[in-house]
Amino acid sequence: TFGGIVGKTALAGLLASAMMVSAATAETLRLSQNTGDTTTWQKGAEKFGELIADATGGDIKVRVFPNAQLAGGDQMKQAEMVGRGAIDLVVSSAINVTPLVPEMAAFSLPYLYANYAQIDATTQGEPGKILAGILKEKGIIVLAWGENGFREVTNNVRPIKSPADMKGLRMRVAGPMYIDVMNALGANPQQMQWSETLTALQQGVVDGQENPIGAVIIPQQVYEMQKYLTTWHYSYDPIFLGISQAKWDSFDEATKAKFQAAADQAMAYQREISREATASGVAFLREKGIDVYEPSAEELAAFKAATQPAFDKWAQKVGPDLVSAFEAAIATA
Ligand code: X2X
Repeated sequence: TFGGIVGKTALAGLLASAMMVSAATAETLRLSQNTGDTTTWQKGAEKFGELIADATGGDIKVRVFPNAQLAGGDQMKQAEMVGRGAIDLVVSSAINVTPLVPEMAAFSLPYLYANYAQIDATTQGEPGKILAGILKEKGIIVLAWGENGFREVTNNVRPIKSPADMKGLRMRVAGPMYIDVMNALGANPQQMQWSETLTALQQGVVDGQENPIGAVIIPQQVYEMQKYLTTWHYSYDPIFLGISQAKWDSFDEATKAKFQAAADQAMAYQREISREATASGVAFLREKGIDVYEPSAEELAAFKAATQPAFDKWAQKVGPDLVSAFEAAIATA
């Protein structure tokens, strides 16, 4: 019996330490993002994973899944899945979250921003906090904001210099607000998953699309499928790194601090590489044979005027108070 007791104690001890080891080593979190594996979204997500692995001594790992794979390819579904804890982490952009949180469209209202300083005053200021608060009600903790960027239009039919040039173009868009903006411009918009868009462009199912130069157009080689690009800066799209509330609540304070620091650093890096790739992007695209048109201030004003009905409709949807909060932050920049 003495041997039996020792045996039991030893066994219990072994089991306990095995459980501790597995608790400490088995944690691999899944991060979903909805662009391809060459984009700055992916690079920002991978950087976050490296920083987390370092900060936790390898106890927590992050595995990044591109093309919204974890949501069956449905880019708009990721946020809802994170909200209910089916996915741990997400890197996604404002427009993708609008089915769950319509207020996210505030960032992307047509011609809201004129420059990066104004953007940073909102994502890193009060509006970013307000939106993070609304996402929290849906079970998503926003750890940090990154950048998709100013969305520029590309197509295969003609150079876009004025709203009239958009007439009748079959445009792929990501979400509901852009349907209204494209309709205001007289185009023929169609909502489509990003992961299906390159094939659709190649096969001529649509004539064009709109996306940021540095974060998406260049890394995903959209220039291989399109002839014309206009830097009309019609809408800005932020991204964010978020974690499910359920996962967040399971962390102790020290782990939360590590996640916050890693997210801040990873999204700062992601913004930087997106802006760098955008700054050198027009020259790069011209080398690749794209016909790039850079509208004058007057021409931009004409696009802005034409998209005003969509601005007004969505300003109403997101709420005039929220729009005022954005405008107040922008005025400080
Ligand atoms: O689908 C798009 O166009 C993309 C990749 O920019 C977004 O996720 C909004």
